[in-house]
Parts: sequence; C-alpha cells; structure tokens
Amino acid sequence: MFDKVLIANRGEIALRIQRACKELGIATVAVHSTADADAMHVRLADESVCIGPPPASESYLNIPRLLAACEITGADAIHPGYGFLSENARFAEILEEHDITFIGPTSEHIRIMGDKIEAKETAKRLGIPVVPGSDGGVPNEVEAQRIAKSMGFPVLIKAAAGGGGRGMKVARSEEDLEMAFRTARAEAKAAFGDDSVYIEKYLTHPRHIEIQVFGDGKGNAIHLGERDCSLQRRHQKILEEAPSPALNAEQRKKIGTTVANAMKKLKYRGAGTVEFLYEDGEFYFIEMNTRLQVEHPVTEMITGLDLVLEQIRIASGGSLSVTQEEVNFSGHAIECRINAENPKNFRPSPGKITYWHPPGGLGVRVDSGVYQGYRIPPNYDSLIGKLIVHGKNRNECLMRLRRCLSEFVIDGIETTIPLFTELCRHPDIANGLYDIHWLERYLSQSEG
Ligand code: MV4
Repeated sequence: MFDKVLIANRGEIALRIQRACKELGIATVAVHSTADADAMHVRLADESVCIGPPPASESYLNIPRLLAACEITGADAIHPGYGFLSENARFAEILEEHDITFIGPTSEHIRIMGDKIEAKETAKRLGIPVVPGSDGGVPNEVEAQRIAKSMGFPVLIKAAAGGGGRGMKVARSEEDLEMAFRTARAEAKAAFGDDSVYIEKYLTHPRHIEIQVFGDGKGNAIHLGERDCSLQRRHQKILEEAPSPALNAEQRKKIGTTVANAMKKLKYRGAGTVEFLYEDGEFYFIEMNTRLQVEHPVTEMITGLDLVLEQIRIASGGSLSVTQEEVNFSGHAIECRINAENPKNFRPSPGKITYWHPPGGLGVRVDSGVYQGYRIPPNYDSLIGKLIVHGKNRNECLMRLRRCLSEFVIDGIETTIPLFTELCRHPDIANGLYDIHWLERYLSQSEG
C-alpha cells in the first residue's frame, strides 16, 4: 500500500479522495492554486503545496509543477480525480516513466478511449453493442453520403477527438449532409486540431445509461450496475440516479455482464464507465470514460462499496475487494449537483457563502468542498457540492430528496437547489419518464 498520495485536484472530489486515503492510513498531499489557498481540501490535507496562479494551465494542469510537488513531498502516487489531467494519456505515461503510480488505467487504455473512433472499434471487437454507423473515420462528403443513404437519415457526424458533445452535427436529410459534414469537420479542426469525423445513425429519444466497471489489470473485472444520467443541460449532467428507472434486473445483468467480460478481455485496470444510449430496449455504446466520475456516489450508495478505496487498492497492486457474485444492489440513490449558478439562466454565481446548512439524517450524504464563510473563486467550474440521497426504493428516495432540499440552506450566492425542488415534484421525474432531451425541453418551456 502507498504511504503518501498526492491529489491533483480541488473541491469536493479532492476531499472525497482524502477521506478514502485517511481511512486507509495513507498520508495526503493537497496541491492548490493561489485562488484556492483557503479551500477545504487544503485545510484538511496532511501537507499542501501551492503550485501556481489561478489559471488551471499554470496550476492543476501543469505537469512539471505537479511532479515537483511529488518530489518535494515524497508522494508515491497521484490520484487525478475527474477533469483536469484525469484522462490525459501523456500525464499517465510521464508518471509511469518517473515511477510514480497513476491511480487510474494504463496510459495506453486512456489513449485508446480518448479517440472516439478507436474506442468504438475496440468496444465492437470486445462484443459491446455499438451505434450503427461508419466503420472508422469518414474521409470525404462522397463517402459520408454513401454511408448515410445506406443506413438512412437522420445521421449524426461526430469528431473523433470529441466527446462530451463537442463537434457534433445532425443531418436530417440528404440535403443537410454536405453542410453538416463540413461544419463538423471545421469545428473539430478548430476545437481539437484534428478534423477526423465519423458517422452514426442519430437516435432521436434515447436515455443516457452508463455502466460502472472495475478491472484489476490482470484480466479480472466486475460491473457495479448502471447510472441513469439522462437529465443534462448543454452536455452537463444535472441529476443522476441508480438504478435506472428504465431497466429491470435481467437487463442490468445482461448489459453488465457484457461490459465486464469486455473489460476482462481488455485487461482493464481501475475504475471505468462505459456510456450507452438506450432506446426502445436496446443499448448502443457511445464512449468510455477512463476515470472516476462526478456521479460515482449513487453507485456507492446502492452497492455499499467505496469506489475510491477500490481504485487505490488496485493501483497499489491489490485485487478487487469483491467478486461479481458478492456485489449486491440495494435500494435507490439520486444525486443532485449543487452548482453556484442562477437556477434559471445558469450564469455562474461565485462569491462568499454567508450561511451554510446542509441536510442530514438517514440515507443522506453531502459531498462538498465549501464551508460557511468560504469565498467561491470565479476561476473554476461551478460545482460546489453534491446532495446524494438513498432510499429503500425510488419513491422513498424521492420523498427523502424533497425533504433534504427543503432543509438545505445556502446564503450569499445563487445555487441550483430551487431547480431540483421543482424537478423532484414533476410527475415525469416522479414516474421516471424522461430522455436526454427532457430537461432542455422543460427549461425552454418554463422560460419567461
Ligand atoms: C448521440 C446522440 C444520438 N445519436 N449519438 C452527446 C454527447 C456525447 N457523449 C454523445 N452524445 C450524443 N450522441 C447518436 N448516435 C445524442 C447525443 C446527445 C446526448 C447524449 C447523452 C446525454 C445527453 C445528450 C444530449 C444531446 C445529444
């Protein structure tokens, strides 16, 4: 096991990782920018190192500075959290070269999944169902027309270097395709410096369902069921739940087993999330994330497993703490992302938290990196905490969530709490009847 872990992140996830380290008796090193000198992750760490000014490129994304912090403190491993360097294959590779353990997959697996064309080919080869579409990249408009006609419109053009919704264009008909193809290419080139694109059949009303997996890097892998993350705005998840209201135990077992078997063949190491679109009873692979995700707590709540502890065990050469047969799913969990934003127009609302009263009680978890009196800096994303609620079934979970939201008081800044209060009272949400377009439609209707 490691003696000391450096956490290359900030906010709630830095604290979440520290907690797992502390329970394992591992010393923690926080790194921070000058904007985060007063942050909770710095206060609660055993040691901290200031690594630069507020811009992430000069602090949380700066590899030489992180290596220096590792050197100074003698940390054996780095946990990257999510975002920042968590899916940077070059960073994982540099750590491999410096004999510092990257708490995550191999740089090779990160690289494969970072290229969406290669990720899809890999998934297909491993027996995971994928969205019908081009075999690999599409070199020109003529090819694009040919493929689109053979599978039928509408189609979606996606950037190979994309992911998370950037560089996507829908073509509803033959006439649309030329324009869609050109703009997708140009946007991909501008955003990623890579104009490779591929084509898929456009699914019009899917849910976003993702499977949590863990591998030990030696050919053993398990799945921890799914999360339904269909409630999104501009490709930002807002509320996530496990299990998905759309699946039964048999469907869960089938897709989970398929994904776990694929991860065994890949000899995948650490935590991963395999993302699917789910429409009319079928699963279609879209991407794989090779990191711990923001919404991992809903999986923890229904399985009782500590996902960060599993990551650390595996990274230190240990095995998974459970077999697939030992994984039990119990009850229902919902996570609400509390953002420092106006709940109507989503404009960031940084500033001082003058009052902070989180909810409590049975089945309630608040993961946050803020405290009363803390000033939220304007430099980073607006997630200030997550409210995660568990109940023995979905209905109990929703009742508890409504109670928690009424108890939560945050003064001094605007937050997305009022949006969640509305959402968890909406009949479509109460009935689990929503797809990836539901939230944007709801927000555009409630405008003005
Ligand atoms: C799709 C799709 C429909 N059909 N692919 C958006 C982000 C990226 N991860 C994949 N995305 C989509 N891919 C096909 N073939 C619709 C989306 C999509 C979406 C997916 C998940 C959650 C929210 C979304 C919102 C808009 C579009």
